[in-house]
Amino acid sequence: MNQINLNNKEYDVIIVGAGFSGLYQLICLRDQLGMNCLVVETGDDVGGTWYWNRYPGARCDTESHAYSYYFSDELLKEWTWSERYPGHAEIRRYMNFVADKFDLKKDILFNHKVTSAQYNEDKICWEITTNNKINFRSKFLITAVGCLSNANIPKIKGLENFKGKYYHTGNWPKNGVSFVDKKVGQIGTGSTGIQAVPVIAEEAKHLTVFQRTANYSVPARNKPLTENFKIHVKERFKYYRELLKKTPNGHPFEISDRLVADVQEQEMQEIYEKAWEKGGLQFRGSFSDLVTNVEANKTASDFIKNKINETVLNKKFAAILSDIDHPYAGKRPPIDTNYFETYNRDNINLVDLRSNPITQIDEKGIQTEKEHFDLDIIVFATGYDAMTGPLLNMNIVGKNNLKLQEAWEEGPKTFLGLQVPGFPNMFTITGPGSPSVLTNMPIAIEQHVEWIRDCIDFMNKKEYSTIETDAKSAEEWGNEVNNVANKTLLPTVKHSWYLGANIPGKPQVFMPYAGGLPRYRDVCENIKNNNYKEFSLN
Ligand code: NA7
Repeated sequence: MNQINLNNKEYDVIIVGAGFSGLYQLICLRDQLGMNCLVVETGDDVGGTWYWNRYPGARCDTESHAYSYYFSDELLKEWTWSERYPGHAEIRRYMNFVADKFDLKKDILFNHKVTSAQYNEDKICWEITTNNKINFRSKFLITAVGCLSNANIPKIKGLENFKGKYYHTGNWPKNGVSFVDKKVGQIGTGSTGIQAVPVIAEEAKHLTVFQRTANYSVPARNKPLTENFKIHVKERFKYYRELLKKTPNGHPFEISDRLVADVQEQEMQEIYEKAWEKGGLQFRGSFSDLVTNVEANKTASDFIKNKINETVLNKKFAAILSDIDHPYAGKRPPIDTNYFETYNRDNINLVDLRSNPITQIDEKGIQTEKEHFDLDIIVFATGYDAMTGPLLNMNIVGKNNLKLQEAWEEGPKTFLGLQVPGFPNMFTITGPGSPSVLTNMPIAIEQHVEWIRDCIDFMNKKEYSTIETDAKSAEEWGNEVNNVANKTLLPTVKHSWYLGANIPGKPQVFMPYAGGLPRYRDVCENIKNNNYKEFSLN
């Protein structure tokens, strides 16, 4: 598939990653600004996060008509999603459709992982090396590596002795995994684990779920889209484009402006019931104060806990599943298809790791303090070294030989999640400090990519060679990120990957910007309209 001339060493821009961010950045810089660009991608096809996430049940939790690029009217008219939430295979088909429509693959170097990126101050360029020892140089380096692309397999004693097979959901084999006649153990009950459990339980001989922290989940109510809805979306894409820009999370629904305290108990229950029936992330939008007020949040949390207790017939399982220690939506709220119902099957078991922790893995399976579980396959649905992991793994070295690992020893420091002090001409799409994972990603991505395009266009026209942020801007932005986060319940949750708390030893800093996309967009637009005076341009 690679048609890249490897003897061609010099580029204007190197973009790392061929997911939603990388593809659109290529369109913007190559086709709109006429720049000479190369995309470097580890996988053998486009897709980014969705290239790797092929686990059973993998499906986006944003509704399909919003999980789309909105930059091209033509594209919006040409592509038709089939289900309310797009599954992983359909998303890859979509991304291939985009890549073919805009003829992107000819500028993507597949099967190459960037293993180092070093800024050369004398030559004002980035020197990039791939795992195949191929070197390139470029004026700009743009990371489009995703926020959840660094799979985390916890270091559990004895894993290397396991004689069966084990897989991480974020690194799933391309040809799938058969669970037929297999005894499967799954560790992790985040958004991923909750999607995988029902599908694995359908196929496997037996499934044991190892749960550390009980989690909320709301039914997704996924379904095929009606022909009427497909037509509606194509006719009304301009309305949706505006709506997605306006809502705080870039989702196609408004957050209600009523407070929990505005309604009586019965009305509140009816509102939750209706939202539960409708399904999806909009459950979180039932009231305006669910993620800011502990008391308000408790009403939603209790509603879901009751639903779990009503649904799960095995009382022991119901107690383990509903013993949730954090506020609803304090962690990324999962949505599911038959998750709690699956615990009513007779081929499933649930282990509460809080009262019965894993002590080791041996050749036959998982040993907990109280029991041994014989297994043929272990599925790690254990999440990611989120947001910073993919960047730190790339061995990025800036000015004065400053390593990104050193610059971020105490946690990520960025201006707007877009630039890091000491790393000139490097832009980080959806980097830490940007709204990213708290939003519908393609909408956040389009905003970042277009801002970067406009900034580079400005530099080209004014003949600037370098752009760089400074420590003061990064510190002030870090304070803003903290301030807005502290107005919500999000930083109060233990083990949250928003804080980096799921990775042992990782500095705990609240990473995404919780102030909402419209506010963030305004900050970025003001900087652009002010000719990027907050940056040093030379
Ligand atoms: P998450 O949300 O980080 O969930 C990971 C799960 O794995 C969660 O239940 C963790 O328990 C559990 N986990 C992690 N490490 C361990 C160890 N060592 N032992 C037992 N259990 C463990 O990742 P997901 O892939 O589900 O979701 C990531 C995002 O992808 C999601 O929000 C969507 O945006 C898409 P914990 O809660 O930490 O106790």
